[in-house]
Amino acid sequence: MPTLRASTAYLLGLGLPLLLTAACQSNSGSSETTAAQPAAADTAQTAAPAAGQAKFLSAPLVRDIYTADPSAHVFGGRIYIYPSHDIDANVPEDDNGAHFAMRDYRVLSMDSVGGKVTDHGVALDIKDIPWAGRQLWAPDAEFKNGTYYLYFPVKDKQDVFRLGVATSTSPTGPFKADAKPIAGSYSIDPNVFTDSDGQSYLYFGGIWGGQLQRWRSGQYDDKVAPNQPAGEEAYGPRVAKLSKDMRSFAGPVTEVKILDEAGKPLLAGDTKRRFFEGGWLHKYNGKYYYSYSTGDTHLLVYAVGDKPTGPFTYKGVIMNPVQGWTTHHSIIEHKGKWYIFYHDTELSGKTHLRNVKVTELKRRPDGSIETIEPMTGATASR
Ligand code: FUB
Repeated sequence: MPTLRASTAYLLGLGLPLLLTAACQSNSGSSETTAAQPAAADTAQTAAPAAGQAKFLSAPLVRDIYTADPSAHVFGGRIYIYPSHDIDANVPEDDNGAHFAMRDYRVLSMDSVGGKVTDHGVALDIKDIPWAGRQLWAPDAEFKNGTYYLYFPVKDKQDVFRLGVATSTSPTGPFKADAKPIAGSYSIDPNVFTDSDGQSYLYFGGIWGGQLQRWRSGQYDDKVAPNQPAGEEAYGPRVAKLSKDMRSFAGPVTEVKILDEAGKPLLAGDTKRRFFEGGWLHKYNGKYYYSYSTGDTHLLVYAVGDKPTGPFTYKGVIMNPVQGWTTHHSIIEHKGKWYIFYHDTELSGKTHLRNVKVTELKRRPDGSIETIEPMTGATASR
């Protein structure tokens, strides 16, 4: 999560004086549909930057609410997106990301990329999660056993991030949350991946405001500093097998190892490559691709391995920095093409009011991923 210093510097020094649309100031409302803008559109005129300053690769998928952290899945041939629902809760910004004070989830869907986007309304509200305290962050979803499972991070009443699960008979909810968090879960950004043998895995974790470092000893300890000494092995994301009913861990939580080209674990000082948050696992040609955000260096990068639990070897950058501090993504295949869903702050210019987008993900013949430049112009560099 952004530090106050970093995000303020960005907003003062580089951020665009973007205009809020009146519609975007409303954060509630019933289900409605919105026409998706075609990917690769130049949306400069709707974002209201000064002429010639910035061009965005893709357009926001919805414009009447703020959305972030898009976890996309194909269920029954249709694309469903499970994003965070950003709101302006008037919570002062701090180093732990308190200003990301989201309170519900809404599901978006579309027949195909470029088609009409449907907003299905509130799928789960924080008030209906018995153990929740505050901050409903990036979710993910899976379909199994005839049930849709929504995985979510939220701080419990002791202000410790835990992961919860909620179920529905519909991909769009409403979802009913289990009475307690998943036993043994912690930190943020759950991502579920089901392998071809039917085994599902839950990946999770995020440093700094995501609290992963506080579990360094195996116990929660809020005295652990967010930043590690540069020469230490960087904290890795976590993974655990999910039980058949998808509501608990079926084995131990293990640390995912991300290695450099020499087979050595990435170090904490290697901030352009080490894991920060927002992990996503997908499989391509029998290889496992683990991608994630580098946080304070604002990159989406990927590493490749032979097993779902790793180790993974760092391979490169998927996406250069977007406008905004956070960057978060998901990757799916639909109708023979691969897509990356991501977010930026085109609509608001504010760190915590983001909008989800999609663009095509292209690979070279050897399976490596081409780097995407999400914007060009004055604000593309930091
Ligand atoms: O949306 C809140 C947090 O911001 C997510 O959990 C992180 O991945 C970052 O996108």
